[in-house]
Amino acid sequence: MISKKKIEAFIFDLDGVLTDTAEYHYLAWKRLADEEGLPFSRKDNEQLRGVSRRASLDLILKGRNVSEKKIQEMMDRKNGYYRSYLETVSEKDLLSGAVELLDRLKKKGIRLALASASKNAPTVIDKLGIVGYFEVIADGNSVEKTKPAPDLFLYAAEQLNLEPQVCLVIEDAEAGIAAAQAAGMHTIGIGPVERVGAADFVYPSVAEIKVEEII
Ligand code: B16
Ligand code: MG
Repeated sequence: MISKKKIEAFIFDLDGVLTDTAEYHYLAWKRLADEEGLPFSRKDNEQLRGVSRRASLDLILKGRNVSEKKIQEMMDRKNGYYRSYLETVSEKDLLSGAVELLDRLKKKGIRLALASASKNAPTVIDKLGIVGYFEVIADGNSVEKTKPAPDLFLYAAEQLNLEPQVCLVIEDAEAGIAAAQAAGMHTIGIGPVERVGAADFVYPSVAEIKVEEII
């Protein structure tokens, strides 16, 4: 049951909500997959939304028998490619309406946290110029168990010193909505209902979120 307590904090996912680094993740995985002779398409890439680096590689490997050493090497190689694509990221890569939403929430006294599965999240938000908005930054290094486990969102709430029931998560991934609900938080899903329809509120994009409708 959804709690009637006032929402005190918004917890933002990064990729797919504030920016779209999914294309860079795709290009980096594609380069690795081509080098390794592994089939990998844009459609396959959709399954990796919000999923950790390790879980993404497992999905690409589809049960192939690969040593732990080789897995680590492949993850490092993909991350090197991804980071080279990140070099050109700047404020121009913020999704439409993202900064306006952060500003509006700040003015309303809502506390803000970031909770991204990405170990590169601090670099990305620095390049986007939005570090100053967040009181708490939870990333792929903050917890062991990644989305759809609730751990990352619970960690963010704990750092804010707030109960989960007064937190609202904005996510673009099915695994992210599941994680936030498992944490006992309110949810906004960004994207098609087929993907994020389980959320309390669904909007096609961040620019269309109506804050007054929610808090
Ligand atoms: P990294 P999010 C996620 O970011 C991406 O959506 C997902 O595609 C990526 O595999 C994951 O971060 C890990 O990223 O390799 O940089 O640690 O949506 O949780 O902000
Ligand atoms: Mg995401």
